[in-house]
Amino acid sequence: MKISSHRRLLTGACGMLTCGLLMATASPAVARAAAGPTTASVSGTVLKVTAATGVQNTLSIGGTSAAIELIDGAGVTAGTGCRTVNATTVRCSGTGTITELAVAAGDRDDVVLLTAPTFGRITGGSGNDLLRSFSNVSQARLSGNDGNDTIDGGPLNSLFGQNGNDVLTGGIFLSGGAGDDRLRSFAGGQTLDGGPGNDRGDAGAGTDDRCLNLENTLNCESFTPVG
Ligand SMILES: [Ca+2]
Ligand SMILES: [Ca+2]
Repeated sequence: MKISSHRRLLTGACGMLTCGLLMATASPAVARAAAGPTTASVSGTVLKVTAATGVQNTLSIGGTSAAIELIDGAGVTAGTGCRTVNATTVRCSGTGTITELAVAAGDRDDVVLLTAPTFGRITGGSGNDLLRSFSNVSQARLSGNDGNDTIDGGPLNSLFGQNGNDVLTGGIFLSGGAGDDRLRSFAGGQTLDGGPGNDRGDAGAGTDDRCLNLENTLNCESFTPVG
């Protein structure tokens, strides 16, 4: 949007002969003004996805382990092992099966949606992030980092709120970290650890739920009070 509006302004301000030179001179400055696309590349069997600094990202990671499809509304650049589908989509397969995703959404308030059936380490970075995993087969680790994050995990996911007042739902291991957090799980066998702060935990249905460091609890079969 910014680039096209800059170009319209430049086109109106210059003559036919000077316009091309002016556009060529101005383009790098325009490119620097835009904060840059996310990069995606495969090293071995690991797909690394890294957002640029200063960008609010909306990342969706889907497809299969043989071909991960990555969409970011902020734009994506295809590195090694990936190919461009369009300006906001790349498809990555490396040299075969991808076994791990390393996704860093960076600063700002980001949204990351994971549906790929692949183990992943997803980090929200600073900002108030929404991390959501719909994968039933991936033991993904979703970390909010700083900020007030909302993390929704699949049944086998581990959720780490870290600093800030975080809301964690689902998953098999839930860690609020510092701040006043709300943790909620569903079937049995989960561990809920509120960490420092004034935390609430609801272990939901099922048995053998373990709760730690929570000031308010519901449905915990095993409870270790605040230490
Ligand atoms: Ca970001
Ligand atoms: Ca965050």
